[in-house]
Amino acid sequence: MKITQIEAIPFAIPYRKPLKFASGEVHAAEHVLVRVHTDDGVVGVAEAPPRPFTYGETQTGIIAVIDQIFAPQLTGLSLLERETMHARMHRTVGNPAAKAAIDMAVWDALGRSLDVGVSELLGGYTDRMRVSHMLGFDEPAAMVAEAERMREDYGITTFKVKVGRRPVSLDTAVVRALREHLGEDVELYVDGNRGWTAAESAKAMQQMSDLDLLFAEELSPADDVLGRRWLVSRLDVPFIADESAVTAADVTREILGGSATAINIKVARSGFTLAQRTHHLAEGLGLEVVMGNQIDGQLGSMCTVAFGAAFELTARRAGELSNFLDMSDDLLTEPLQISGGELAIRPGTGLGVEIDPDKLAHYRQDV
Ligand code: MUC
Ligand code: MG
Repeated sequence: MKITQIEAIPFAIPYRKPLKFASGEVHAAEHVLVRVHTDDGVVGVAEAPPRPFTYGETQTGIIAVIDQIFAPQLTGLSLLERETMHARMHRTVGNPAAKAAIDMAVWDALGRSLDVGVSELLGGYTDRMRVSHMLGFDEPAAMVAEAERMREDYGITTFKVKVGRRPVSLDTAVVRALREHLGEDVELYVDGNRGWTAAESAKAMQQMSDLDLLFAEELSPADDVLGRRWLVSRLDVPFIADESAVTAADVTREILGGSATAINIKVARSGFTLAQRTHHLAEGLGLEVVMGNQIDGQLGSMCTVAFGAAFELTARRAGELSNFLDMSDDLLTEPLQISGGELAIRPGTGLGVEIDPDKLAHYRQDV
């Protein structure tokens, strides 16, 4: 079970329709496939989505940090030495998606080596999660039509609505239209990606106070410390820290400082090893948790559901697991299927997914 090689392979798969939100937009999944090889011939896989507007990473930077720093630090370690791997990678600041993809590929390789599923290895609470679909910026009618299609085709009844545009009425009109067209039974929450000031956020939440929102996420920047505390203290829904709470230390700081009351766990930026830490912290603090999406492909979405299904707290709320549906293609041999509003983990060992060699050959950018 010793690591012999770590590969970082760039690939690009276009989106059928770009996803737009307050901090950026994504037109193609220009991700990095990470493969961890062991001396037993086992190969674990995961994907790193670069999000320069959130964490500062780029596709080229992820490959460079893996090839130049992390691969030499980890080669020769056993798959069981995950805390040692974490400590070594932790010497390099930042680079959350690069570290996370290595960590998850290691867990996949471990599951395959032990002949057990990663989700069972992590906790094994259930085998599926309800799905929440993220709606990017568009006209109200188009966003309503997308939500209706998601409900009709996949049974999805939870929607995270991207907000943070100016004037705030652009977004509050969308949320109102969604509630009016979809009815009382759908769950709606909003994510501002730091696009509004605290005052604009308060005004928007006031305009939407009759719309029965489940959560508000990262509406204004956490660095506006007093404004954010003021905003969170006057809301009557949980306020989710997403990009402001990447590590367990960030979660502690944001929650104890009154800048958030719930958290988003994204394995794309924490891997499974650090996500365990934030999960346990959230449980101890009694926080709501949503399993978030970093605009992941199918491999990344499988990683999210594998972790989310492993614990009662993370499986309680719908997880953001569906944005791969907007991609024109993917790398897996068997596409993920959402039905009845749920996504299930895959039976089998590791993450239970395989990379299609022909698809990888077609979409990889390094040959
Ligand atoms: C989200 O929840 O904010 C947008 C940027 C990113 O890194 O993740 C997405 C979704
Ligand atoms: Mg968010």
